Amino acid sequence: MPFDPLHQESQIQRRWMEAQAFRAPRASELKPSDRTFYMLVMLPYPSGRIHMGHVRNYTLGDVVARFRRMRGDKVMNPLGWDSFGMPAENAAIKNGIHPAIWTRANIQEMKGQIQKMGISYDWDREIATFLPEYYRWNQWFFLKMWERGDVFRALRNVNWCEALGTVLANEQVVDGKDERTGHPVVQKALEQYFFAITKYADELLDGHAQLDWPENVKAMQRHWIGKSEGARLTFDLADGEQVTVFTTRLDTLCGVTFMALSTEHPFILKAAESDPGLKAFCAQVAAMSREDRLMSDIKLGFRSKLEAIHPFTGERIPIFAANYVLMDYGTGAVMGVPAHDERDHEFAEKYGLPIPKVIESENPWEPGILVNSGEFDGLTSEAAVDAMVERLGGRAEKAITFKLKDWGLSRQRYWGTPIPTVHCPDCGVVPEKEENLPIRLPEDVAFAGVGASPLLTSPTFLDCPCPRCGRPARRETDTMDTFVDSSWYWMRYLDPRNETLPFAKAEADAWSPVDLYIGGIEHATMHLIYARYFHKIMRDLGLASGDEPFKKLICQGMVLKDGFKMSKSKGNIVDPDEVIAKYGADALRLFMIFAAPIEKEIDWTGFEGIDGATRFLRRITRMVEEHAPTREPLPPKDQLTAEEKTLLVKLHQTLHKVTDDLDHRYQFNTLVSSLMETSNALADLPAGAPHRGPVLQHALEVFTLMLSPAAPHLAEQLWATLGHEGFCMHAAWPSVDPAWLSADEVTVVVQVNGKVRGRILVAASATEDERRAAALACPEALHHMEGKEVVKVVVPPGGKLVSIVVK
Ligand code: ANZ
Ligand code: ZN
Repeated sequence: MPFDPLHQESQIQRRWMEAQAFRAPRASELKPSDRTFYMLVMLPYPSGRIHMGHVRNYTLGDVVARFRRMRGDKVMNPLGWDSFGMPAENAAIKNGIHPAIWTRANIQEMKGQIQKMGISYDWDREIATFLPEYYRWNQWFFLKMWERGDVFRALRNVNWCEALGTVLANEQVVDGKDERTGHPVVQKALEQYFFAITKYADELLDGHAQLDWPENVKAMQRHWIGKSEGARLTFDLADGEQVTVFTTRLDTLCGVTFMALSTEHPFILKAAESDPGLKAFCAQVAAMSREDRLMSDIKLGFRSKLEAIHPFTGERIPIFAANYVLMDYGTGAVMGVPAHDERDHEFAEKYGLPIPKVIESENPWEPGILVNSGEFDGLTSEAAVDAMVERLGGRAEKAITFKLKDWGLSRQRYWGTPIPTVHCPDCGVVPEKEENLPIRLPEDVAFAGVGASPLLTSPTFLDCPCPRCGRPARRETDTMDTFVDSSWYWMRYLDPRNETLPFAKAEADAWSPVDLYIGGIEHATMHLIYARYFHKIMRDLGLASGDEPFKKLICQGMVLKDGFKMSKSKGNIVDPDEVIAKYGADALRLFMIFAAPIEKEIDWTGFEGIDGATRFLRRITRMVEEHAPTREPLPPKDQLTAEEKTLLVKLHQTLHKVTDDLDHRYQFNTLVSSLMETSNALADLPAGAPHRGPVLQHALEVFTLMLSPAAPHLAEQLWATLGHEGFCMHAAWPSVDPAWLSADEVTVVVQVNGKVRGRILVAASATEDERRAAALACPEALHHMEGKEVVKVVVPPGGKLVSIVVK
């Protein structure tokens, strides 16, 4: 059959489907001797259509899954849909389509596209997070975590739009206004639910040691978790109260000239009641988003009427409210040391505060030796911290603070998992009973035009009995952050229809941890931290074993066009469907694998790359078509000619390298270049080679098997042409024959006056002189040297060539 992907690929896909060729076994079907491999890609959001980023991610994952199957592993390779979230709800508001309808349609569309790629997913394990069968387990986890004390309620600032009476997501707020209506947005504290992820902060840091993850991802997580070692110190205030600060530089205590408190600090809030200036300042800061505050170069402050007392000198220290002090870090209060902290320096200059130096060091911002610090003069910063803690008695203690915050999971949105609690006038906030799960999203909600969460518009949802006392109560209308959905989804694939548990332990133990996880670097912190956290929760609930969910992580590079990320807003999207419709999936897959190493970006410069891949696939198809299949065995080595041996040596060396690249190094682009080299070696085999039939049969079989993970459709076709029954994807990966690996003989090309005239075989260990002598005896070369005088014989470094110059 000729190369005709548009016709062949869908047929082969149908055959795979009918034969359930991608099915992963259940735990009970596995034998103790079976090796398993769990290949996971980050599950897509069903936004409408797949893009090249998806194609790259899924193709690379599929190469690994297919390779592992051929290596004899039992492979888990699933896909699902991260299908709650804002875009569906926005589409509902804009177009009046229910989010479920929008989501279903998108899933169907994208699934069709992915299936056309020939990705070997076990679709029987497909999940969609917006379905009650899935999200009921989010609710179940919530209840279990509530029981364990891993859920709590607390005040947390939200973007609040008074005019709309609603909470807005960060992306909806631009310049302190609602992006759509322009109504002002302020920070307002609401009672919300939190997962106590900070309990696991240390373990999340320490766990990195056992992970084969990119260093930069670990570094980003370390930074996000932000462990900071320092001390807590309590100052007396002039009015008799006390304020505690967190500092990493207790050694600078004698340089404190002011104290800065967050505008949300309780003492500031209280002081603002009788201080209109302070109150106005706090309101001004409240209008800034957290991001703006962190990014702001401008340090703003307002001097309150409060004063602190320096614990050593008894001096009065002014207390400011300041925009750069965050309430949710440390204690929300800072001791200001202008000579040794950059932010404090800027602040002190602006507000005319003294800047006394108390540390002698090369750089004012670094530790050194204490000066102007009385009895502590001469101590190193490190020693001074200990001495001061000692001297301050109960006022100071060493302390550790994390940047990591407890995970606020409340969203005042419709399209998410309903939080399974109830507000009872008598009992307060009560968790739902497990047997009442799932708490389903109601259908009778209004989207368009309402400011408030749509759930507030559904009476069938709101009214419910209290799970504790049975009296009329009101259901919680907050839904969960959609990051909850993706924090354990890979476990649900293992047991997707389980109705009594999120998944059975036996299934988890059979497959977990994930052997390889591929996804975008943009998930380095949130998703990959939340997922690790949930794994530890699942472990502590006795559901899963091991401490970490993903053994190895690879972050694939982006697909760019003309140097930019492909995106709707840039209008530079190349639609994978269009490419497949024109070239077929194999060509696109090959391009995605070949274009660059997995971590690097790919620049989509046009269709040349795909054209190249197509030419290559067509050429090898022709080669296989022209070969007459044979069952004749490969003759022993010593009977083969130099050219035949050369081909087999090249073939097995390539196989060895490719196997190693895929097995251990996850280098995929070399797979394609190796295939190309092999195809050239195949073409070099002379038409009249005496053992051409069996040599080519062997070489083409190995070649086709190596091709199979990358271009699986064509590999099936070629496999059949070579006389095989059954799927190529289920055939065993070829084993390297060591006899061919250690090329005890190597081919040397003989040139006469710059033209290739012959090839000779010499011992791999042959010296330069031996190579020269052998070349001069090469019959084809001799033919061109007849009657001429040898002027020069050159053996360039490497010894693969002998160049003879005659006159
Ligand atoms: C006095 C001092 C002197 C400080 C000095 C630093 C240098 P990291 O390393 O990021 O943990 N800080 C404490 N709580 C804060 C908050 N809620 N908002 C803003 N800044 C806060 O930083 C810890 C340091 O950041 C603390 O140590 C404190 O300033 C400030 F020469 O205290 B330091
Ligand atoms: Zn009650």
